[in-house]
Amino acid sequence: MLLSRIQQTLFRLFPLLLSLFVTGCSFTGRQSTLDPKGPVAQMQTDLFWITVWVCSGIFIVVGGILVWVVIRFREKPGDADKPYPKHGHGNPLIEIGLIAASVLLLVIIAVPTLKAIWATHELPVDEPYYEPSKLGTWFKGDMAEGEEDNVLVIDAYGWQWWWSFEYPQLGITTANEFVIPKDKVVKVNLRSMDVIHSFWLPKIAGKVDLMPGRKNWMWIMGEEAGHFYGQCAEFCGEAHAYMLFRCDVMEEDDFEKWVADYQAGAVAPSGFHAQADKDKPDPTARDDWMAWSNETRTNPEVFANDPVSQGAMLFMGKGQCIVCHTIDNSIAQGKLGPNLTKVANRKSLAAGILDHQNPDGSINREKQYENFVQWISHSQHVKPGNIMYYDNPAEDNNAGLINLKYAGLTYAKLKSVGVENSAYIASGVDDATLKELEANPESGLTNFLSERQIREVSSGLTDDQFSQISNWLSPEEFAYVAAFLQSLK
Ligand code: HEC
Ligand SMILES: [Cu+2]
Repeated sequence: MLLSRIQQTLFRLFPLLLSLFVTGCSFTGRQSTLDPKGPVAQMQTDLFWITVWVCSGIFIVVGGILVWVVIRFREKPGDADKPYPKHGHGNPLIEIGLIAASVLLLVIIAVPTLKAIWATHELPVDEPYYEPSKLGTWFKGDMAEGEEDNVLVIDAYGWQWWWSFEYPQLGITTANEFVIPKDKVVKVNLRSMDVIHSFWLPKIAGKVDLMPGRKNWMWIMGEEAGHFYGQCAEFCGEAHAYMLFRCDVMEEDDFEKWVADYQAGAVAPSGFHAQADKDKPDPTARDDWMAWSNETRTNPEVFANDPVSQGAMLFMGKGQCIVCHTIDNSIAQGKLGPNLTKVANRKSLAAGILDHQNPDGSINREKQYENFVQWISHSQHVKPGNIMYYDNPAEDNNAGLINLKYAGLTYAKLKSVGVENSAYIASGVDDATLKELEANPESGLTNFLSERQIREVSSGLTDDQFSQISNWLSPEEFAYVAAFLQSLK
């Protein structure tokens, strides 16, 4: 009874389920494995189809025989009175035939599978596309010495929850978007900085894991220029689903330009130039940055009307961004977050979560500006769990930008924005501590309260209130920082 009702419901829902299924399967979607654009993905797709065809054949033969038997030998009127027909067991011809057919089918699947496993596990030295992939044969720019005979190497590091990509031969470090030349074999070393991640660029190559303490690697090759979408494919914690990445496959010339531009590094804010001195007549980009730093320290008023310089000063100072971020040539050399040297050239932010591409693939600068502001002022909402603003109410271990909110809080400052004693009592602060606070209203709260208590006492404050009484940046300051980030191109 119940069973038949379930059957009926399923039957009625069938067209709906089918349409959902079919619309979900796009053969050319952004992350479709059925639309390969490189030899590795091609091999893997071929394997998939071989398996599908072999299994479909088995399905049709077995299913066909089953249907035929059911129809041919179904009970006909009057059959009930007849004795059972004789059972046939163990026809040797059929049994040997079935074993032979199974073995044959397995061999049909196994041969290309093993070939593909070997092919993906070894740099394709014998293949026609290996020779022309050696750096020395095509790359005209600066590369590390003795690398001419090697293919391009990229060290990909997985972090919770973003990617960094280093090009050791070219001296480049970027993040979340990696760039490869078209039609060249590229060796990707896969390393994890924390837990297991998995590198997956569906149109270019299948997944390989990044394991702590283990040196995995893969080779890839893109055969069509374009912007491709990838994804961490191994559950790695809170923001795993937000750990995307991008790959630009570029024509050789464009790749060389990209490398040269990246190797030149970041230009000091607003084109600031160091004066040449007699011992060292040609200032480098690094000299420009150092001169800019000295100048902003000694004559800050000169930069008052320059949002980019204002933003850079906040980046290097009050905002503490340099604790975690590197900008090549500058004093910012933090290593805990993505390298921001050319961050304004990226089409997305925060491992692909905020996108600012025009439909034609170019960068929409207005949208990018909005995304910068959104990310740096509200990253905890954009990407819950991220390590740049790590807010864990269950434990006493905040990290990153959230501490700007708590930096320099005092009893008097909290009072000035309306935090009463009742808030302290509600957070479990005892009378004696409260008396001490009242006696030392200008003294830092961290001297008296735990991280959790400070969080709770100030939990009702808005971002604006924080910016008045602590180091949290004001909307204007965030806008300056965004202007600076946007100049990094
Ligand atoms: C505690 C270390 C830390 C501090 C301090 C920090 N960041 Fe970050 N930042 C990160 C991490 C980690 C990420 C990667 C987040 C993710 O995608 O999960 C990140 C990502 C970013 C990105 C996106 C980069 C990209 O290509 O996707 C930008 C831009 C950025 N931070 C700017 C800033 C600015 C501006 C400040 C200062 C106001 C700052 N960060 C302070 C750690 C930090
Ligand atoms: Cu991951």
